[in-house]
Formats: sequence, structure tokens, C-alpha cells
Amino acid sequence: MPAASIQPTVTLTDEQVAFFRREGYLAIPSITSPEELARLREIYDGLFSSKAGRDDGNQFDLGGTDEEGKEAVLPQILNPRKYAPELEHTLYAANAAAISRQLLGADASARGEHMIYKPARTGAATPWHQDQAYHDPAQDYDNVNVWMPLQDATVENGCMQFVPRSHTWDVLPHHPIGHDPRVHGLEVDEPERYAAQAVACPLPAGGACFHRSYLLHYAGANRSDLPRRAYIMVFGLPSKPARRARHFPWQQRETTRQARLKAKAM
Ligand SMILES: O=C(O)CCC(=O)C(=O)O
Repeated sequence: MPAASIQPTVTLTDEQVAFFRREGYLAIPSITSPEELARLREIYDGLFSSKAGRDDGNQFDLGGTDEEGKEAVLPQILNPRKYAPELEHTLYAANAAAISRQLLGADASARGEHMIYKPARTGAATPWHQDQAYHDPAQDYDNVNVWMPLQDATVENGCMQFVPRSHTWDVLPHHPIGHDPRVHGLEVDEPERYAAQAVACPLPAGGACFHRSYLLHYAGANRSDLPRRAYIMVFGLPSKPARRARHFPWQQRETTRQARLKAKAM
């Protein structure tokens, strides 16, 4: 079905929009249909099992050292639509776009999407971080991440957790996970300072939560016997020059993924 013909089915209330603007996050019980959810789960599992995007650097281990042949602890696929074009036309995308415009304003548009998989029992935690720490420090991004679990998301299998109102803070110092420069994923310094303020956000399959790019967030390890699948879309307003000069030293390194891509280009 062409994207334009898929009409959004979810409209937030004024109270929900006000909650998001005040707290920096929001959760809703449903953003897609059960039929679409079942189809998305098949596509999702196929993309990870076929290692889609591995050769272009779009599938890698977000939480580990990502050597070839090593079991990933936190596999991620960037831009999954490139490998499954049918993802262009989903109710999830239509609702995510419409809700993002309600949350950020009419100028909000798609910035990208990714999938993060936590394998049963071995899926690692996604440490406390702000998404803005991954971005260009010279720019200020007003983005919202739409996070949809493809099965129920619980504290046990790694649902999202947030520090409410932390989106009003500037970017905190971060480091690569495990202080290992080869690892792509970031963690805020002194994470134990923030964990006590966490609000967990369990969701039913096909529900969604939304968070701003400055909000501190975390998802625990998967301690369950089933995989935890999350499909994430990012929407944002046009970025603006940062209000003050900033330096993100944690970005000055070469990850295994970058080294692999560099070697391939030579
Ligand atoms: O799915 C996860 O484990 C983490 C997701 C996340 O950090 C994000 O959407 O910004």
C-alpha cells in the first residue's frame, strides 16, 4: 500500500502532549495493529538472522567489540528499510510521523530508523545515555525517538527506563561502553548517580514510548528466555547551531565498525 494511503489511527490528547513536553517522555499502549506487528516481527527476525547490512556497516554490535564472527551482545541494524523496502509503508510509520508532529511541531520530519535486538539471556544492557551525545556537538537537535517493542517489554527483558525531566540538562560527559574505544555504544559517566531516579516504562507488544534526544535513558539486559526486539524511528526539527561551543571527546576514536569500513574502502 502506498505510504500516503496509510492514515494514522492514533491522536494524542493535550494532556499527553503536555506530559511529554514536561517530563521528556511518554508511553502509549498501541501504535500499530496486531496483524502488522506479526508481519514486522517476521521481517525483523529475517533481517537479523540474515545479517542484513553487515557488509555496509549497518549491522553491528552496539554493546561489544564487534569483531567478525564474535556473537554480538547488542546487535543493531541502521536503516533497515534499505534491506526490507516493505518497511516504507506501515501503520507504525504513519502513526509515528503523525505523533512526532504533535509532540515537536508541524516541521518534524523523519531522521532515520534502527532496530536493536537483545538476544534471550545474553542481550546486554543499553547503558544510561543521551542520544545527543552521539550527534555533532556544534548542532542542537530537537529529536524524538519512537520506540516500539515487538513483544511485551518488561524490566526483566529490557524495557526502556528514563530519568524524567533530564531533557532540560545539557549533554553530560559520556564514554564508550566499558571504556573500550572499539565499542560503538556510549554510556554517561557515573551512571549510578542517575539510576536511582529511573522510571521504568514497561509496554505491551505494539505499544510505544517516545523520548527527547537530551533525555537520559537506559534499557536493562535481557534476563528472559525470549528475545527482546525493538524497532525505533527518529523524527526531528531542523537542527540549530549549539548555543555554546561544546566538545565531545568520547567521539574522538575509531570503533571496530569504522576500522572495518575504512579497510574495505582501501
Ligand atoms: O532498545 C534499546 O535497548 C535502547 C534504545 C535507545 O537507546 C533509543 O531508542 O534511544
